[in-house]
Amino acid sequence: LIGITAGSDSKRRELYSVRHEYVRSVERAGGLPVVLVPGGGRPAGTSGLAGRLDGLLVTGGVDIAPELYGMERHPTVSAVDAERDGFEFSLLKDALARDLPVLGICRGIQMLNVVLGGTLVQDIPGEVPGAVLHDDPDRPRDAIAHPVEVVPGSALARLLGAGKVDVNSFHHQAVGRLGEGLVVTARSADGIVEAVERPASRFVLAVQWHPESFWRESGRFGSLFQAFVEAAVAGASRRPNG
Ligand SMILES: [Mn+2]
Repeated sequence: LIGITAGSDSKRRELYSVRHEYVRSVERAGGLPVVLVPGGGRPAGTSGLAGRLDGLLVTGGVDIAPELYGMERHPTVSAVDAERDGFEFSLLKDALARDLPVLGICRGIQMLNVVLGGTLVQDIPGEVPGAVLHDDPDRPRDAIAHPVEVVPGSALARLLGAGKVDVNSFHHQAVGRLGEGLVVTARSADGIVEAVERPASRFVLAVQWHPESFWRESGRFGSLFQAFVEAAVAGASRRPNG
C-alpha cells in the first residue's frame, strides 16, 4: 500500500490534484496506490496514517514555504501550499521514524531535505550563475533536458548504473545545504543536487527529476519504482498482520 501525496491544484485551489503518472508508475511496479490529501488539520496527526502504509511517495508540486527551513522568501517563490507543507513535513517525519520506504520526486527531494534540517536553493537562475536550464515548462514531460552524473557505489547506481544518465527537468529550486544523514548520489554539470539517499534507512531515495513521466517505457526508470515497491513489500511482510 503506497501512499502518494497530493496538494491543492495550483489553478483551482478548491480541488486536490496529483498527476496520473505517479499512480501509473506505482501500479506498474506492483504497488497498490492510495492518494493522500492534506485535509484541514488532523487532530491525531499523521502518525496513524504512516503506520498503515507500506511506502510513501512524496510527489512534485509548488515551492515549499522558505519559513520551513528558516529562510526569507525569495521573490520568485510561487504561491505556497501551507496545508500541504505541514502535512508532508509531519508525514515524512513519521515515515522516517518508522523506517518506511520513501521515494521523493522533485518537490519530494526538497521536502525530504527540509525535514532533515537542510535548506533549498530558492531560485536556480538567480542564485547559480551559468546553471543548466532546469525548468522549461513548454517541454513535454518526458523530454530529456540534461544529463546527471550518478555516484558509483550508491543505491541509485545499482538501479540506473553509475555515470551519465539523461533526465527530464522541471524545477527552479533545488537542495541547498544538505539535510542530516543524507548523501548526494547525483548532480548535474552545474553542481545542482539531482539525487540523494539516506544510508541509515532501509530505502530512502529521492530524485530532482521526474521518473514517473517515463512510466510507459519501464526500461528507463522503472527500476526505481520496482526497488521502492519491493522494499515496501519486504517491510509489510515483517509486520504481525502484514
Ligand atoms: Mn534538473
